[in-house]
Amino acid sequence: MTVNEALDLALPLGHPERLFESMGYSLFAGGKRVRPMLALAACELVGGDEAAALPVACAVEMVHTMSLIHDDLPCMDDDHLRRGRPTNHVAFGVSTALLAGDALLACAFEHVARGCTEHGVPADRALRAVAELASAVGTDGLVTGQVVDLASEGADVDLATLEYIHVHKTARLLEAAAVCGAIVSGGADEEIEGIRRYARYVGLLFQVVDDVLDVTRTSEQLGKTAGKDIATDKATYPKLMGVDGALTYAAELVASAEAELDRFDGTCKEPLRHLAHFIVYRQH
Ligand code: GRG
Repeated sequence: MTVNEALDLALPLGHPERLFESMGYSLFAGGKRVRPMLALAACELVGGDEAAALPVACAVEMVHTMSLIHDDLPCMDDDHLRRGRPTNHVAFGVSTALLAGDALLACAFEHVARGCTEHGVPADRALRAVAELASAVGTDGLVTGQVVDLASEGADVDLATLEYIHVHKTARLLEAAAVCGAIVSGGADEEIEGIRRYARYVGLLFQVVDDVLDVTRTSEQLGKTAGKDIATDKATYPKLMGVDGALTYAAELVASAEAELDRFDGTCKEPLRHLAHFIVYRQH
């Protein structure tokens, strides 16, 4: 609720209306908000002020939403269902969807810069967070993951390549969410790196579970097209290691993530522990 209210304030209706409608259509379509929750839980772990971490929490959701809009475009996955409703380009047309994604990406960085300044986050920390987020979007993150994913279509993909794709396409942004939350909250370097290791495991875990859900749930349950990986003969964890093997791998990743949290004292690590469990047991 906190994140949704903050996102509402971050993206009021503006002009041109159609652009803002298209941005809001996807941003307020009922995503799980896992990435913002990671940012806020990391803030709590290092004893930060939630208000100062909210701008990065909102920004990672804006980046995530733009990546979903672009991922669904006809030139990418050409998908028609997302977050339980027609994809952005089906509702608004390809050019508006493309530009709405671009605008959300720019808004994300503007929001971090303005929000950090407003909440007195030291400039060096704000800049570190901007660099972290940018790196998770570009050649060390989403874009690289997507390029290798597209290039791997129809090829015989091995486990190492699959892992490379998902570390970049999925895990990197979850990692940046947690790391940025800790950076702007004043976390010490060793705390930030511990949170990074935790988030790397959780990021990969997120994708392993996503692949399993694709073969075990329906489109209605997922709010996006189910069974697409099999239909397009895409490499997935269940395809390479079977559903049981993927679930065993997921359990190993949760254990590794929890082991990273065990290095922290006190109860402030509980939200991050619960998030790892939520990611494994989620149904969509
Ligand atoms: C970033 C410039 C730029 C371009 C984007 C299209 C693209 C490049 C990358 C694709 C990234 C992508 C869509 C990865 C999939 C990640 C994933 C598992 C999404 C599902 O996330 P959930 O389950 O979705 O958190 P909700 O709807 O709950 O937010």
